[in-house]
Amino acid sequence: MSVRTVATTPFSDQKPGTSGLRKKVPVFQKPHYLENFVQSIFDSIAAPAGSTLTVGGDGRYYNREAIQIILKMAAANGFGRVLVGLGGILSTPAASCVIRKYQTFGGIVLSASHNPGGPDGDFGIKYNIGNGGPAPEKVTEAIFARSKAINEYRILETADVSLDVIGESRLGDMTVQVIDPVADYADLMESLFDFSSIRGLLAGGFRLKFDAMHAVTGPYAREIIEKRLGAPAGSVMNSVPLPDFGNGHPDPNLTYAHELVEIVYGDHAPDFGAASDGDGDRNMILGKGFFVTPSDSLAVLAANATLAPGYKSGLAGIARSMPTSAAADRVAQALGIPCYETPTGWKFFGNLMDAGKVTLCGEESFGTGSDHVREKDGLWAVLFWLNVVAARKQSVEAIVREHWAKFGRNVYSRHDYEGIPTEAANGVMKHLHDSFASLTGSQLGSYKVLFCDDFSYTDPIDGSVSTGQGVRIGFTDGSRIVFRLSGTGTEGATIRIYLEAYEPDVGKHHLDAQVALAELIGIALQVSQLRDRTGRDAPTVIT
Ligand code: G16
Repeated sequence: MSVRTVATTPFSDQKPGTSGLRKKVPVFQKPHYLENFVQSIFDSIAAPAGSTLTVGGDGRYYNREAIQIILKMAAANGFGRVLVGLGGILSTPAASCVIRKYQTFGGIVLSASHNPGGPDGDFGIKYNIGNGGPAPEKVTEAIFARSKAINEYRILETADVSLDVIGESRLGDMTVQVIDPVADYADLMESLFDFSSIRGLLAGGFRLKFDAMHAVTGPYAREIIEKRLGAPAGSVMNSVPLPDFGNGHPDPNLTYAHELVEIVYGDHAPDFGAASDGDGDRNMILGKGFFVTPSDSLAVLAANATLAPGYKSGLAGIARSMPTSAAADRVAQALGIPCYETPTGWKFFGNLMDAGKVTLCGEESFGTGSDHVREKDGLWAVLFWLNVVAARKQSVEAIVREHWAKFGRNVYSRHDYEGIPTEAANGVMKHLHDSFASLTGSQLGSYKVLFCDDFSYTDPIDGSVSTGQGVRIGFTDGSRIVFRLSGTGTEGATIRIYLEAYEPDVGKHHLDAQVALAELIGIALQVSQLRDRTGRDAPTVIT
């Protein structure tokens, strides 16, 4: 068994996006492509010799092959031990849990999240630091800089190691420890929520359906929801993880989780529906025939947090990404705690949580979480909701409607235009920038523009500045339109339009969001010239 040093040349496209490096599988399969990026990580993080690393992924196509390469490279780069999930599996929140619980130096998480998988699908890799969270920008920038200069990588010449039996084996001087990917995470959930009252709820006939979408949360949900909480077998659907997610698109929203949506909106619907994504960090919450927007979900959980044992002493603060609605801000104000507005990307919450400034965080992109780990956490959100429902003995819809009656409703929707040629998408954004001066103060239908800007963020903990985080058009009544280019797609560009209007009038809370936001949607299309510039006349996905 010897360490081989392989000469290589840089790839120019290894800049991590919103959440790590995501590309098509065939790109990652190109000779040296994955190896270059992994070596760039190892060169940038400078882990002391003998350090421990956590490695796991969402089980998508190329997961196993990539893990073998990473293990051999970790051994050749002086790591002393790697904790790897059985079968190479670790959901993103479980990876964060393992990094924190065993205090590993960091972790490598293999996932392209909600993006489709399979031989022609997407693959991804990201580095998480010792707090269990995604590497902050200064680390991802260092990795990118290294990837542009790399000229060699180190790898152990040896046979593959078995990942299918729990226990330890050796790879050169390094120990590979295959761990149960579910147990540590399930124990953590049990420490946060009132499992006995959720068990009582389910035993009393409350019916739920959780759609694992043939992705990583299947084994986690079966263990927690069916085994520990006693929900009947079959409550977890599509529970077997498949490398291509059964040809599906493991994105828990009304478009892609349509199988669940049909059940929850159909005859004999269960009382509660939920879904998670490819790597288990996103969530969608549904009541009987009722959809909870992720922004509302964060606000409702914040308002009811003390009902869950893990949060009974209250919240230090809340953080949300800029495009997420201000529903949580209203709760924070009522609770007398701070609410932080960060750029899109879970990595921006890490510093705030480490400093004890926030307990709950959330994003409109179906992400909710807390300081129990440093990733958003799909099943955690589902369990939190079940805990709240069990404690309040009300339906999901009743809880949300009461919340709106008390705080007002931040009517919200996101329109995505996917697969746009990059030049056209950049043209839309440039046109918006060029319009800032003329738009400010103008009257657009019944809305008056208060301000236009490109969001920038100064991290209150380390002072780092992130600019160009999304164009905001704010109106005098508090309504908002935000335009952003996605940082997670792998084909062309995706323009996201985020629309928000505040509605205090209970008499209008029943309105469908698309109806209530119709005028703002028209204004967004008009000011961006999106139709003319892209040739698109409808969004690809509406959430
Ligand atoms: C990632 C990030 C999230 C972000 C989302 C969408 O989620 O972790 O913070 O909100 O992408 O990003 P974008 O709008 O740039 O596509 P995930 O679940 O894909 O890891």
